[in-house]
Amino acid sequence: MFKHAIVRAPGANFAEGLTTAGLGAPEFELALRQHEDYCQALRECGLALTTLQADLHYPDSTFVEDVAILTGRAAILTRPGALSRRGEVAGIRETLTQFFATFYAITPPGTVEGGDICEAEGHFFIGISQRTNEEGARQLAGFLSQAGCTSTMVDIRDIHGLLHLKSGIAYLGEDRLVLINELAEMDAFHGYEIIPVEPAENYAANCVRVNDRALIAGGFPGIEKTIRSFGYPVMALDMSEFQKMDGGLSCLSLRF
Ligand code: CIR
Repeated sequence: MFKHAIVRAPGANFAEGLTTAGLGAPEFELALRQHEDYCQALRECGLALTTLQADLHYPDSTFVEDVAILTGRAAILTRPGALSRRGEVAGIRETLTQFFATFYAITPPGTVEGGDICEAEGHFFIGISQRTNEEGARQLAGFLSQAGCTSTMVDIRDIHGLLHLKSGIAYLGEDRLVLINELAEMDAFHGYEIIPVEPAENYAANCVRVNDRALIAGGFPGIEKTIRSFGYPVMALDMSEFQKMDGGLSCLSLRF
């Protein structure tokens, strides 16, 4: 069960963040409303929210998931592969000290972004991507082991258009993984029940199980129907302005 989430509102210069989506510039007011709806959905799932102020120094800092990995025992501060995002880590540390006593930190030359890390009940899939390098993955695996967790590395560098591992995977619980086709073929996920995603709906693979609900991006009826068919109550949230900035639903919060 998750009890808390940390979120950070997008700033007025949100559109200056990194993006490859080619979907046009996000509309700030709409992004704010979508963010508020997202926060409200987390509250409805029973979470107490810590809401950080927008940070105009870092236009991508609303994507808080990328700067820390949380386990039951420890917080691991990342070192983003994106240079423009490296300074975001300091901005989350103080907040996390209210909740975690044990900290680890990825150090140079390692890089890790939280979007590359997918937890499945104490087991962590670590994506090696354009943002998370092998050295970062190795450091992270060591910290996770010290925190009593296991991990597997998944190389996604050859999967075109996949920014982070979690852009294509979600763990729903009950040994079930939502997976885009390119990941579904990989040995790393053998033994899990796979919930496939139609390629046209790949964006919605980044969904999140929060307590008894599944939060998914709105506008993707195929995956919504499939997830409902497994018995999960679904909350569909409009994510259009975050999609324009390559951001998925999971990356807007740190849940613990
Ligand atoms: C970036 O490129 O870093 C941001 N514009 C989007 C990060 C999205 N994070 C995530 O999916 N975990």
